[in-house]
Amino acid sequence: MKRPFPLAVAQLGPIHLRDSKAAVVARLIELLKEAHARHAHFVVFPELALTTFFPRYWMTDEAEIDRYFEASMPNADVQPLFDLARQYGIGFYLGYAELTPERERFNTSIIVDRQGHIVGRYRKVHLPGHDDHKPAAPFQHLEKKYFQVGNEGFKVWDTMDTRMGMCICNDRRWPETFRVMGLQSAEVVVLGYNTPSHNIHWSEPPHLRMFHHLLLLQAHAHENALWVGAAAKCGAEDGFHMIAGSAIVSPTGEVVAQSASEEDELIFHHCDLALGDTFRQHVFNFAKHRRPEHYQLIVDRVGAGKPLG
Ligand code: CDT
Repeated sequence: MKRPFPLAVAQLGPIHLRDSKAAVVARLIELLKEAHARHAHFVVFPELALTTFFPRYWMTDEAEIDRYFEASMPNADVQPLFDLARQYGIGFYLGYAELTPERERFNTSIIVDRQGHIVGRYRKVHLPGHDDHKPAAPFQHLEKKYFQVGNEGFKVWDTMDTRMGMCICNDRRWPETFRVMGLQSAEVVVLGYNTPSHNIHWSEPPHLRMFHHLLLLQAHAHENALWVGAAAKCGAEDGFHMIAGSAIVSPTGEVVAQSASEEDELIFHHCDLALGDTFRQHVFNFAKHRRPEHYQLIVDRVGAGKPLG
């Protein structure tokens, strides 16, 4: 029997330095209205969805850095989004920069249910980039400077008649991210991303950025028998270009919806949660087929080392 989960992914075009949070929230609300018109139950917004991708800038002034962070969630800027989503009965995923009362900084996302409650919080574990200033590079990728490594792991929540997990951007490149959630019987994993089109470390053909993004989402969706909803912030933010390619991927590993622009754009699919059941019962029946006694190295070693043979 089908288990419908009408899922929308709300891609954001560029957010420039001059754009206010209130203006961004107004854009999120427009996308939410479209999700409502399409009868979505859940909408996925991007990583760091309230500001430009500020880790591209070297900053040392604490007050300047704080401007990009949220000291509480929800807060006055995002309250209109929470209110309208609750009124529509739409749940959502939202990425933002979190400043804790102890002044810890995390790259964070939340899942809000259809009644407007924050049911889950995730703090990004795989932080890409560097923490030093690279003045010769065309732009910085300072996630290791501005954020601490997430300290709450990869959780899955029973919510909205499904089991839902989440991660953020670079996490989607790591099989461990999805397997840890697959082992909690996740049926849907949602994420947002900001992926620069240019590699500052070595010369890489730009088309590979999109290829790797989709390749990995498709592989992880299938090998864990779950749906994936992935929302880009994309296009040229003050001249710094990031890939689009927001996508909904089914447990078959197929892309069932993909954005066609580098602007604000809503994509939608009538997901059937039951589609993953076949894979969970057969080819990816973890209890039956996994052999963790042969996977010990995965937790014992961080970096690649000598062969065991
Ligand atoms: N935001 C984020 O995590 N971006 C990284 C860029 C790394 S460069 C391949 C990403 O994995 O998309």
